[in-house]
Amino acid sequence: HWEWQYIDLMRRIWEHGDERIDRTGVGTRSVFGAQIRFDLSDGKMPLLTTKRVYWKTATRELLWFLTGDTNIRNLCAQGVEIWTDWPLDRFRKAASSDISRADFSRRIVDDADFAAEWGDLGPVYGKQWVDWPTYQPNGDGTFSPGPGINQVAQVIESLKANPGSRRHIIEGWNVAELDAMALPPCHKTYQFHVSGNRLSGLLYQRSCDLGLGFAFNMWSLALLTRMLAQQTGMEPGEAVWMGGDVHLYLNHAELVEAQLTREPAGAPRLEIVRRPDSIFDFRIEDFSVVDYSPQAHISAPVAV
Ligand code: DHF
Ligand code: TMP
Repeated sequence: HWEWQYIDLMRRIWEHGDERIDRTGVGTRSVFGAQIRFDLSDGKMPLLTTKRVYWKTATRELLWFLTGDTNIRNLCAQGVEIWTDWPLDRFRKAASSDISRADFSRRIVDDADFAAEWGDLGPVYGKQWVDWPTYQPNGDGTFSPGPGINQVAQVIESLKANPGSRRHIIEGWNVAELDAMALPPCHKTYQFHVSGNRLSGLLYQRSCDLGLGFAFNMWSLALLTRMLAQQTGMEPGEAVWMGGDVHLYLNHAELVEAQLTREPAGAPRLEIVRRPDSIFDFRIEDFSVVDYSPQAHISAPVAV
């Protein structure tokens, strides 16, 4: 079962990882450099079975990236709170407030001006994916903003026009804008590859929270590859995940110890029930997961 790659990596990090204090102050054990591969044929998806993963939440996040949006308001309005903690932290510090996450999220949804001021994450994934900024010389040594680059649309064009290319890349790491982002991109580089009629996707993730973020990142890599394959008339090939600093937070002991006793089982599949005219027109209703009977969800705190 493919998921042993994940469980084995988790065990290796927990037992032999290098322990240190990280940016968040929580502390991690980590290894540097890891790979996990998954065969996407027959609709199969790399959805963890050793704990329930909220794949609809991860899917809503990916659809939100594809709109170019970087404000959490549209996520909160759908009940998706995975990005709320960062704007919340900023607001609490700036306003010396002890507002609860639920109240903050409600205010983001109810009050557009408040959301505009406090709900934006800066130029993160969505912005870089579909509207990477450009600059045009004015001729006098100054520059004006040029039209943004839609990397996702460009990859679709390059997959169709030049499938054998080694340049099918979507990049999140915009060096000039890192300082303006709530978090610099973790899932920073996607590359796609065509072999015969099969489209494979590879993700390079510079930093991976193996207990929490990975389940979402692996799902989204596979989902994006499936969406691109559908839009370009190809069959899904493989999903290849590569991690840089892959870590377990020390406050995830309960999750890790429970998950390490569990055994992967089953092969969940994703059905995409509609083929929209463009990759930007998918809706959550277009996705349906079958044959997914995971073990119980395990919650764990997210280090901010
Ligand atoms: N910071 C850290 N420390 N780890 C992360 O994984 C992380 N991920 C981010 C932003 N910053 C991060 C964005 N992605 C959850 C999942 C993904 C995610 C952020 C949070 C999460 O809390 N997942 C829980 C609950 C999911 C839900 O409420 O629907 C889980 O059990 O999967
Ligand atoms: P860092 O910027 O100091 O590396 O912290 C980011 C943390 O968030 C790190 O634990 C990795 C984790 N993370 C993921 O694992 N996946 C994600 O998609 C995101 C946004 C973050």
